[in-house]
Amino acid sequence: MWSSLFDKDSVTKVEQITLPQSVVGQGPCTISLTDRIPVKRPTAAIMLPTYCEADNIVNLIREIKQLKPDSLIIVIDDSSHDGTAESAHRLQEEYDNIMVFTRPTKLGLGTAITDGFKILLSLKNTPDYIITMDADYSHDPHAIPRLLETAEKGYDLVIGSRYIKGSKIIGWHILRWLISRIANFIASAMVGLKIRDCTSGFRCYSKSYVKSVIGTLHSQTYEIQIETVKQAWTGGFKVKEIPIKFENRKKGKSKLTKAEFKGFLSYVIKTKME
Ligand SMILES: Nc1nc2c(ncn2[C@@H]2O[C@H](COP(=O)(O)OP(=O)(O)O)[C@@H](O)[C@H]2O)c(=O)[nH]1
Ligand SMILES: [Mg+2]
Repeated sequence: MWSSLFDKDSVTKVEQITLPQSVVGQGPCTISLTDRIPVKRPTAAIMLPTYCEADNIVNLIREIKQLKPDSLIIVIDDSSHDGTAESAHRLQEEYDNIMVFTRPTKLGLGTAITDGFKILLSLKNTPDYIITMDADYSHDPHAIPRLLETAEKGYDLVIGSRYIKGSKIIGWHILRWLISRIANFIASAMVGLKIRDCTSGFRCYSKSYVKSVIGTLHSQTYEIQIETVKQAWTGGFKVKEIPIKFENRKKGKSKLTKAEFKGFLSYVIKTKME
């Protein structure tokens, strides 16, 4: 029974949520949703995977709620020891439609995003669009309306791109820029994608796309970004890049570890050999 894995006190008015398989057996998870649930279905969900983002999460959620008050925010936190989830919980007292899902330990960005998709799909009123973004202010929330407007024109995957005309990168060390360019070069050359920025995490997905691929996503960490682009590209879904301004995080540290980068490379090599 999924309910036995949740902290019952923090479960409020969620009629049915299917617990993602990736966290079953890993330990207790908690999920909570503001009890002020609007009758109308939110137009978009904004997913924030977090690991130790206490310095950023509160202001970021406030800004998003100012820009899109009707959005559903879902925070997928991996038991950050800096109180990220607790800060998000406190905002539930102020704002409608904030979900906080706490996983037992750091399980990787890829499974955080797929777990978030699964939770959103299991809601009665799944929003038509799901935006994913980093919770470190690298992704400017002011670009959310542009991502949504583009998706509403019929695109199933809209990528906030750092590498097309009109994009801008601020504050990245040349080495970080080089790693990103090489990762994208390898991805487009080996996986065969005609997309300039396959690794950007600032995106808008249509519900129908997510529904159709959710059973096929296996990424543990950062390779999720490439896997989702690949599935969209090969599955004939409409993909569009729009320019964004990307700014290096000012607070907190990057969570990308060497092991995760290796995982990314082995995914690309494996995909090439398939
Ligand atoms: N839940 C969860 N979030 C993660 C994990 N790894 C990274 N993140 C979050 O994913 C986003 C991108 O990570 P970040 O460290 O900024 O990566 P970078 O921008 O590539 O350096 C941030 O919001 C992180 O807090 C993870 O293992 N679990
Ligand atoms: Mg970042």
